[in-house]
Amino acid sequence: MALFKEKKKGLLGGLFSAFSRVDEDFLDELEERLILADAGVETAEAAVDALRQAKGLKGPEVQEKLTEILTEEMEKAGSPELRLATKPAVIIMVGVNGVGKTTTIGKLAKRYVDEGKKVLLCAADTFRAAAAEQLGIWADRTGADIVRHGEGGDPGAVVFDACNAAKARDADIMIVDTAGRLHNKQNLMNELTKLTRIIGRELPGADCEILLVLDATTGQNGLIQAEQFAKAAGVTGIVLTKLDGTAKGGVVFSIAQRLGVPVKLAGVGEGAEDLRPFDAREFAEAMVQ
Ligand SMILES: Nc1nc2c(ncn2[C@@H]2O[C@H](COP(=O)(O)OP(=O)(O)OP(=O)(O)O)[C@@H](O)[C@H]2O)c(=O)[nH]1
Ligand SMILES: [Mg+2]
Repeated sequence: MALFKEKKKGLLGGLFSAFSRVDEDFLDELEERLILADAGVETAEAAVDALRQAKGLKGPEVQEKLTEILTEEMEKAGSPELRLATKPAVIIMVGVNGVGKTTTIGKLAKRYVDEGKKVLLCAADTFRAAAAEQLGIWADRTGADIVRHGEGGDPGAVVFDACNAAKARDADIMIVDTAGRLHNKQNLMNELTKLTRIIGRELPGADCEILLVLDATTGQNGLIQAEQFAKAAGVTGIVLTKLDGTAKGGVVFSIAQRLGVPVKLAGVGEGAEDLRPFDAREFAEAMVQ
């Protein structure tokens, strides 16, 4: 364990020099490291069991096998593609406070405007002071349109107006910013249910991606958040942010396994370009090393 922390290496870092072969002690240490990386007990056990069954593996083979197991675990949760085929299509960004919802919206706006699409931002975070301004800055910077009301207004009313503006202005994609909220605040979670219902009613048949934004450093608490948001808003994908600052993010294995929700996007910085499609294999490789 100390090895892992000190050297800041991947899951296998230093293991082959510490253990002469892949035996039970090796597997015990690996299981502990997986748990420490927030992969969750179930994933850790499953991965170690699979390695135990593939007897007689040596260094690079163990590395390849472990990468494969973790990649498969994530791919089981579904495709990382965003499904946005209708016009308009909708993306709703949800999550606890400060995880990177608004920033991710800015990055997506840039991507779609650059592709020549008409993007409409909806400032349904009417709670935090200056939230609409922050979104307005991204709209100006990227050339996206925005629908906003005054501070303290009803988020449902903003979403309603934005749906109608999206139709009237022939938008390709509407992206909805919501206020950060704790997953255990029931009234705020109910509000999310209401927002998705309004969109379903005003834009029937529109493809709608409900993206839960998780800070990669959050650890196992991310799983609890994901469960609550999935219940309230029917999350269709995860955005894992702040991956530039951490080698963690292992919690996505637990989420994939428990909820079957795939990670779709990865945030790797604060700038408009710092968003990547999520690549399960690349992520697993980086964790394993
Ligand atoms: N390093 C890094 N910082 C990020 C990333 N995404 C967002 N941030 C930063 O995280 C902070 C919070 O980002 P916001 O987009 O305002 O987060 P939010 O979820 O909208 O916050 P609330 O609306 O207050 O709930 C800002 O300083 C962002 O620049 C990322 O991928 N990497
Ligand atoms: Mg925000």
